[in-house]
Amino acid sequence: MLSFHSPIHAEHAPPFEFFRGERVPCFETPARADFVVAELQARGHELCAPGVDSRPLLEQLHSARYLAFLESAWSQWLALDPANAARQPFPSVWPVRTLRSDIEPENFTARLGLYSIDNGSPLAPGTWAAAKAGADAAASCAAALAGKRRAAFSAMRPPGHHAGADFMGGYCFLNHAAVAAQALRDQGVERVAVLDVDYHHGNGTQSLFYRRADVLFVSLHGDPRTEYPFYSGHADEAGEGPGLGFNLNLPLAAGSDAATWFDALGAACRRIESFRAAALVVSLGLDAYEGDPISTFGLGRGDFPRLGERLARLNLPTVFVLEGGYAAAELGANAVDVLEGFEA
Ligand code: OKP
Ligand code: ZN
Repeated sequence: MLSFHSPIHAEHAPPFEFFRGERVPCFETPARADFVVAELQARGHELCAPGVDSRPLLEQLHSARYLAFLESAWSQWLALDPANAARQPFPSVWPVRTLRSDIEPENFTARLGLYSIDNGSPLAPGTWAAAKAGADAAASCAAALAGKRRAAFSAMRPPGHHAGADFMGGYCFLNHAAVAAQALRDQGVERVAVLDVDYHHGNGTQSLFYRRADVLFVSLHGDPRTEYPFYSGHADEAGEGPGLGFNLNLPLAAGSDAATWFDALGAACRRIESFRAAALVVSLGLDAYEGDPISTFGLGRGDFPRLGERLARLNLPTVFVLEGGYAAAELGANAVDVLEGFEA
């Protein structure tokens, strides 16, 4: 499958995240994308550098003040103290419920709280560059479909599906799947479906399209009663206003097996068919894999080609965007198995 990749992803390499108050190595590492690219090359897939500037798409999806913050975040952090080069910024205050989020504070770590849903999305010197390159790759996939390709894959990281109009979260900064979906809409595709198969609910993508009927969002994920992101992803979230009926969440109990998961995938596919989508964007997280270190579903190695085959039966032009999947050594094989199952 035609795949887009840029080595710029590796500029986002924060040294640690937090677990129970302690520093632990990041689960979301540059090695993840390296494994995926190595597997694409080993199996003879075509790799291209992203050639599309996603800036106009990002400006349609994300707020101007969030983009301005993210683009300059590391230089603002350094401006506070040159010694910050060796430190990782941590959000200090979150504007929850009764607090105001309309006025941007001048304090940097307070502003980081304004634009974060969690304390687990570490920034690094190259975060903006890497996330922007991922958005460019997603836009390039959509352009490939306009050029009559059946499918394209963005082999980039960090992931994007937890990022919303004005927030980062869950290792995500810019919403790459939303960029692909919006690019397809701008190309004149009337109805676009986004199917999110990552273990974690794609709260960012859901929120970006929640009031829209032109982009259907369907997600299969761990029940937010017990799984990240906890505050989004319940079955009763159906869309709002003109978007009512165009959001479908299929939360599954932690520990669900492959048979349960594929039943839900069938329901997701039937909704995409009834929507009469003309193109599909797949948020391709591979963390439903049984070997994933932070997830609990039971998909085995052999289930990933099967996922690709099921998606191919929708018979739609399809953009695949890499999201999560933290069993890094098996990530490449699992991702490319989906793509090859799709092409078979
Ligand atoms: C991002 B994506 C584990 C912390 C987990 C959030 C998980 C984000 C997943 N100790 N923090 O959807 O794969
Ligand atoms: Zn995930």
